[in-house]
Amino acid sequence: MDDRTYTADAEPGETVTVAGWVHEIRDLGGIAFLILRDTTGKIQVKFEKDEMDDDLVERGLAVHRESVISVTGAVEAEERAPTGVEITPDSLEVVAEADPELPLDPTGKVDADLSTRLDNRTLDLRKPEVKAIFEVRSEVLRAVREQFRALDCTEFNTPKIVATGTEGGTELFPITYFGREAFMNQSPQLFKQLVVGSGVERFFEIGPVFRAEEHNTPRHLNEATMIDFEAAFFDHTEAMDACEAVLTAAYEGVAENCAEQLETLDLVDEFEVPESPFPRLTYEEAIERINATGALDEQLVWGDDLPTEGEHALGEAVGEHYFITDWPSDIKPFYIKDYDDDPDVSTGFDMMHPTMELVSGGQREHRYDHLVEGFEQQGLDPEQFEYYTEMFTYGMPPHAGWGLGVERLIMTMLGLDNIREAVLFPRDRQRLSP
Ligand code: AMO
Repeated sequence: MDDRTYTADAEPGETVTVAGWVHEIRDLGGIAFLILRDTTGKIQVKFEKDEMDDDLVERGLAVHRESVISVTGAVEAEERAPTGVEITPDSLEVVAEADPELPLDPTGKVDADLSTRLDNRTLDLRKPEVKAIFEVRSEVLRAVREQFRALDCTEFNTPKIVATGTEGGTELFPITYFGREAFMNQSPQLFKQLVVGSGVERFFEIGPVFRAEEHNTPRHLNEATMIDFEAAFFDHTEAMDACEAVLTAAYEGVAENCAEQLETLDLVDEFEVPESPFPRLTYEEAIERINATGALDEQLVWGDDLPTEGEHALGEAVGEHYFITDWPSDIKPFYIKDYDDDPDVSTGFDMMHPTMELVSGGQREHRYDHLVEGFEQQGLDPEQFEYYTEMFTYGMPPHAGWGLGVERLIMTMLGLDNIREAVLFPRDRQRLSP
C-alpha cells in the first residue's frame, strides 16, 4: 500500500516517509542536500555530516541520481530550501538504484534530441514540461467526454481490424487475419454511421486510427488518436456547431484545470480559449483569399486541394480557428453528401487551426442509390461494402459528423513543434518501438 506522504503535503512539525527519485545531490562539505522528487514536486533532504549517523550520510550521498529512494524523517521549515521545508532523515532506503550513466538528463540541464527522448520516454516523462503535456492531454480528453455527454452522445468502441478501408486505398496497413487479408482501420467512419442508423442517434468515440502515410512530417503519425462524432438528423452546419462546442470545451477544461501545467510550459500569457463562433469560409472564398496573398507560385483553381503553404497563408490571414465549407464534391470521400441543388459542391467541411487542419466532417449520403453511385465514382467496389450499404435499406436517417485528431489538437493548443511530442510512444516510418 502507498502510505507515504507526498512531498507537496509534508508539513513542518510532522515526521513523514517520502519516496521518489533522486533529483540532485549537492555536497557542500560539512552539509549536503539531496533533492527528492515525486509526482507532486520536490523536497530537500538535509545531511549534517557531524550530527548524523555516518552510515546514513554515506548511503544518502552515494546514491546515483534518478535512483528511487524512501526517506523517513522530521519536516522543518527552512526558508532557504526550494519549497520552504526540508527533511532531516532518520532512515533512508534505496528502493531501486539507477545506472550512473543515464541516456538523458531528466533535470533538463543537458538537452536531448527528440529521438533520444522518445527512445527513453520513461526518463523523458520525469521532466515537468513533458509530464505537463500529457496532463493537458488527459484533461482535454476528460473535458471532451463531458461535452459529448452534454450533447447526449453515447461513447462507443469500434473494431480496429477491418476488411476494407474508407479514407483512400493507399493509406492502409495490411495484416494477415487467419490467412485472409485484413487491414488496420483508418477511421471509425462506416461504423459510426451504422450506429446512428440504429436508433442510438448520437455517437462518439476516442480511439486509434492507423494510416500508412508516406510522409514523414512534424504533423503526421502512422497511429493517431481520433475523436469521432456522428449524429442522426444533424446537417453539416449542426455538426460544425458541435465541433466548435467540443473544441471550446477542451480549451476551457485546460484553462480551468491546468493552471500549473500552463505555468510549467510557460504558456500562461499566450493561452486563450478560442472565441465562438469560428469564421466559416467557403472553399471558393478560401482559394480566392489564398490567391490574393500571393503565397503560391500558381493560382489555385476550383477542384484543387489546398497545398500546405496555401493553408498557412490563409491561416495567417484569418488568425483564429475557422471552417472551410462547401468543398468540391470530387475531392471529398464517397460518404459525404453533395448539395441537392448543386451536386458539384459537397457539404464536407474542415475545421482549421491557423497552422493546420484539425477536423474533417460533413453531412453523409444516407440515400442508398446515391451512396452506391458514389462508390462507383470513386472506383470502389460497392459489393465489398455491402455490410454497410445494406443497412441504408433498413431506414437510415439523415446524419452528419466529423473526426478530430487529438495529437494535432494538443500540438496546436500548446504550440508544440512536432506532433510526436503529444504522443506517448509515437509510430512513424522509423519508429516501431518502444
Ligand atoms: P480525416 O482523414 O481528415 O477524416 O481525419 C480527421 C482528422 O484526423 C487527424 N489525422 C491525423 N493526425 C495525425 N496523423 C495523421 N496521419 C492523421 N490523419 C488524420 C487530423 C484530421 O483532420 N472519417 C473522416 C472524418 C469524418 O468525416 O467524420 C476522417 O477520417 O486532425
